[in-house]
Amino acid sequence: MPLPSFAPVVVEQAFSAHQVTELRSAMDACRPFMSDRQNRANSIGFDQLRRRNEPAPLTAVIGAFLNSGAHDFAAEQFPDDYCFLLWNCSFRYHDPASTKSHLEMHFDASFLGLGGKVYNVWVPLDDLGNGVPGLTFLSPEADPLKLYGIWRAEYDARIAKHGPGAAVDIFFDRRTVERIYEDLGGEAFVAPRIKAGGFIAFHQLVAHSTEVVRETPKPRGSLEFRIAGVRSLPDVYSKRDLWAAVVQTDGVGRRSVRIVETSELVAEAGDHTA
Ligand SMILES: O=C(O)CCC(=O)C(=O)O
Repeated sequence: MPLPSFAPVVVEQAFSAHQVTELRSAMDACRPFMSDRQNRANSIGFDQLRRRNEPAPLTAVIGAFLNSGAHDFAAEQFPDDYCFLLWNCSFRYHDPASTKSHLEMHFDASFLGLGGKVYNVWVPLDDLGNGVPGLTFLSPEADPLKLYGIWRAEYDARIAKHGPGAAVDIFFDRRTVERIYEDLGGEAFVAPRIKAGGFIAFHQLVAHSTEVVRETPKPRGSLEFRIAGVRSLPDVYSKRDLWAAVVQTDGVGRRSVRIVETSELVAEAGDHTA
């Protein structure tokens, strides 16, 4: 995929106050399912909810997305229709008191692959700042290609070993990233402050991490909606058969989703190009 801009897109007030309440209720309904997951005890994926036959929180948050400014952003990015990548959409309750909760700097391409562009539309359910951690990105002064180049060499080596369609874990701790950008004298990072109702969107080649705050840290709820074009899936979804929710619009403009296996989308895309 050609490298699009590495800057995250920040949009305020994309969800109404009523929708934020709906998103928070859905998060509350999911919290009990997170606690019995050992490695990722602070999150639960949409696909896990689907498999547990707990569709209500999913239906609520996808419904809110489809009727919000986040949908307008998605439709602009993917004019030929888009889908939610259910294995990689999640509810997250970041509790800074838990060592497992912090995510070091990474590229979502490690577990989504290259191929078609994916946007992570990241929606905080609490106002960021005053101890509530958001996400950290490279600052506009930092050359993103430096970190990308290091990641890409490691990624290509792992994919050569594990095969295309593999999902790999590659993280960079803060010290390592600071060393890579030592010429910036500690100014390598930014953490956009937005309020609940806004979102930050970034594609799979934009490095990011959980923010570390200076104040006493507070917990934060957030949602990760990972979306892709139905005819341009990332490698992990086109080479494996995973579940996606395809957005459709009826004759009077109402939006809903159709749950499909990605092999169906790959076959349809093949039919269009045949
Ligand atoms: O919410 C967080 O703290 C981390 C989220 C993240 O890294 C992601 O959405 O890829």
